Amino acid sequence: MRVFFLKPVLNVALIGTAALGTVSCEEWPRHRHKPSTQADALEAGEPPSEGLSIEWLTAAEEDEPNLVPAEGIPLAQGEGLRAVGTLEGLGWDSESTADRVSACETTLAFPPAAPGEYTGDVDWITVTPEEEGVLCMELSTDHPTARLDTALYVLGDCNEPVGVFVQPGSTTPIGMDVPASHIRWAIGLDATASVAVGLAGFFPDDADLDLDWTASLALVPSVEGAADMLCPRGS
Ligand SMILES: [Ca+2]
Ligand SMILES: [Ca+2]
Repeated sequence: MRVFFLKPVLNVALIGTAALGTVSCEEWPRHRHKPSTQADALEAGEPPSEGLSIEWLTAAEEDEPNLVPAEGIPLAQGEGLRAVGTLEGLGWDSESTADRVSACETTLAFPPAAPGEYTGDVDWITVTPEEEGVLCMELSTDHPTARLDTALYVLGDCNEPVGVFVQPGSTTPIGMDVPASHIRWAIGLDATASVAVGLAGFFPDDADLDLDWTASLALVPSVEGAADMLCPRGS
């Protein structure tokens, strides 16, 4: 059994599909009831994300070994980053003890569970939000049963993962133990630090498995009550 390591809990709120069920039809979508003469106004019945045009930055080819977060790619509201890569090996050793010593005299928040350590590849996607907003993450692979961790970390002065974003009211990081076939999450961020998604797989335990992944990160406006509705779909 994997036990989550207790880390400083960041003041964030998870915005996910669970929140969508609490919004009544009368409250959302408002665009159905609001007269507008704007040419780019949403049509009734159109998903809200269709009205937000994301400017996609050049797809980032993974620069192996990609074992630590890189310099963050700036991301403004309405911008997104597509990235592709390969997890070269998956696995988790619960007997292993990870080195959590930071170069900046703090404690590393990675790996996101303890005791134990990933035995396969770890890949990072690093962005620097230029303004507050909702960070939308989508990732897919063609493996039907693999399980991944896709937690989001805040980076410290030495560009190391020093905090992990957790689900509200818990110590469970977001994006943990998720099916590799298709993953989506969204979370509110303020623009105070670079953040990085740490991708790694723990099932199947297979050092020889090469798992090609495609991911996108997009920063969209934070609209109260909209949850992740402004996140791009199928990106
Ligand atoms: Ca890789
Ligand atoms: Ca790697």
